[in-house]
Amino acid sequence: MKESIAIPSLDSFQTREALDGALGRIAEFGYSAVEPLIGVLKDDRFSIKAEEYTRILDKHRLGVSGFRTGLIYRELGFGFSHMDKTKREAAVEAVCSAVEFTALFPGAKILNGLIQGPPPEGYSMGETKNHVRECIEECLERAEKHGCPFCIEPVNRYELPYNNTLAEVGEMISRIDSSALGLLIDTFHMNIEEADMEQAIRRHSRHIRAVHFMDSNRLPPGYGHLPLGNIFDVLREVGYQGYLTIEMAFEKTNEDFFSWAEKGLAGLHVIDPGLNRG
Ligand code: LER
Ligand code: MN
Repeated sequence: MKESIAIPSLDSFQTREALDGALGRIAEFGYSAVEPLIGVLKDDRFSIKAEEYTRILDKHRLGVSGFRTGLIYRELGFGFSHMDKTKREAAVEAVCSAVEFTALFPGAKILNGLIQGPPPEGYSMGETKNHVRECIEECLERAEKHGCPFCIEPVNRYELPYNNTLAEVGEMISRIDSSALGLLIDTFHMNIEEADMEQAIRRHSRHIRAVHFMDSNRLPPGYGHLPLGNIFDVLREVGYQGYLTIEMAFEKTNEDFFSWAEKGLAGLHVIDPGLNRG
């Protein structure tokens, strides 16, 4: 397993120098990869942009563990659940563009949680889940074509009132049956939704492709009360070999991002000092 850290969209840095500086600090701390947000891509010169970003990432020997589509949801103001078919198609198109962009970064996955969207007023959970599943299936055609792993993240009930557990999303994944589709698990959300986190990981391990590894209070490992050492052991036991991403989606940590980034990595290394070495 290797360490990654969630960062804002690469496009959100005012200058290339600002991005270079930020990635330099992250690399100096010892992270192996970053996990940026991705918004609605405004032009289709993906390869030029990807090459530019790759040059800066390579300079710092940083990979990209994935791109997180939560920003697409925020920018559009709706997701896969919208009652209007043209809006759902727009969300699918935005995610498909992000899939094509992601495919230009070796090993990167496209990571989807909030883009699923809330149930519209008057719509049942079943109808909502059908719309969401149809949209995911459409995105998967593009993901399969471009060889881009496509993950769904079970998110806690306060952020989305369905698809909250590994079992619920795992069932959808099994029904869809696409080689590109997998689970992104997030220990913060799991702590709220799972009856037994370790058992859930064991049960659904075949689908797990990405991990957000945060403590009970969404601070880095060691700053809350989750038994993350035990959870790490279970991930190793089931053969998980991907990234553990520190995702600081929390005001307290965003204010002082770099110092929490450094503490986050130290927290991971308390759990396993040899993490980055395989
Ligand atoms: C995204 O990975 C996530 O965990 C959501 O809670 C969005 O904030
Ligand atoms: Mn997450």
